[in-house]
Amino acid sequence: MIILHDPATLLHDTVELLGSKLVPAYESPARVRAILESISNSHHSLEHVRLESRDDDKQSLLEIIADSHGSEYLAHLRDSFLQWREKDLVEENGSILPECFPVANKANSANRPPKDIFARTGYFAFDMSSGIMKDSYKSILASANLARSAVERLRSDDLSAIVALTRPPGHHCNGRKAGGYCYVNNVAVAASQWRKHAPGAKIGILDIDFHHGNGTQDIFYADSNTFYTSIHGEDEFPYYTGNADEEGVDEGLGANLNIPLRPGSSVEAYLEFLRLAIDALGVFAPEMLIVSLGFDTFRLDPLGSFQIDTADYETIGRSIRERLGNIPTAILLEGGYVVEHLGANLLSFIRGWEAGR
Ligand code: OKP
Ligand code: ZN
Repeated sequence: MIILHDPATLLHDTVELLGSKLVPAYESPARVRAILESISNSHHSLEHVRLESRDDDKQSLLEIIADSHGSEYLAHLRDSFLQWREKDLVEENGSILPECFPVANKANSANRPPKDIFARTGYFAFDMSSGIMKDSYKSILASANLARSAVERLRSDDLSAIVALTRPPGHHCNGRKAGGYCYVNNVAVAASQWRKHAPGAKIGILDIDFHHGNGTQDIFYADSNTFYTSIHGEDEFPYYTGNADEEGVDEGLGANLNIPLRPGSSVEAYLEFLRLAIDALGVFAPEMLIVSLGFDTFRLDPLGSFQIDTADYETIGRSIRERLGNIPTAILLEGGYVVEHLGANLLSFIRGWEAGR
């Protein structure tokens, strides 16, 4: 398996609230470092991608991102840390966090960005686990670029699958708000990049992070050419989406399948529902597949509660490949927070994937 990594993804290093304390975020550079370590002790080939060295690349990447993300939101990701810095509202090594969020209102004022610099951070986020520090934007673009590069490699080298170590992750971002450690939706970037070559292509998305990919669902909710399916913890973060009755809207009705599973679910239950998701994707018959791969389904994960063990990822990888055959697949990293087990879990998934053909 080819695995793509950009060292710039390691720069983003922020904080989150745990109870009343600001602590280093679970979504940390150590996650990818641990995976890199495991890969270097394996037979897989790690390939470095470096967005920072290519200006023309950056321009075309921004165009692809703009297909699904608002320009004011992107400018906020790029500029807000410096704006706070100029007013000395944050330390050079600090992170900015939102304070006040827009809520449904009888007047319409919540629908435009406020002028206040603190308030804007809340307007462009839906929770407090999406801090922005001095290098966040570099990592956010590097991560999105890995999703794009994965698609380019799938096409040019005629590969059946490729893994991108996308960090920060993307599936909670809908193109207008950051949240759940996500700033740019890497899945949407991959889909846009594929369709740059194949306009109107049918694309399948399998989200097997522990959390519902509310952002990905939202972006494709009315799109009949994109089938999104997710298996996730019921009533867990991000709380307001992920119910089974969310089936898409307008043209997209029927192209969204949510499979919420009880917290604490066993691997047997998980595999049974995974089969439903895979079968639905098979019926949709996409020309390309994107997997949002999270390892917070691992039994020890602090943010998840499924009873899945390292060896089970092999079964999961094999099941997907066996059923869906050789549809070109971009496998993008989402969550997974037990740093010491991340590498082994990814290698297990890949082992299963490679055995499933
Ligand atoms: C992101 B992904 C701990 C709360 C963390 C955010 C969870 C984000 C999960 N203070 N809340 O889907 O793995
Ligand atoms: Zn997650």
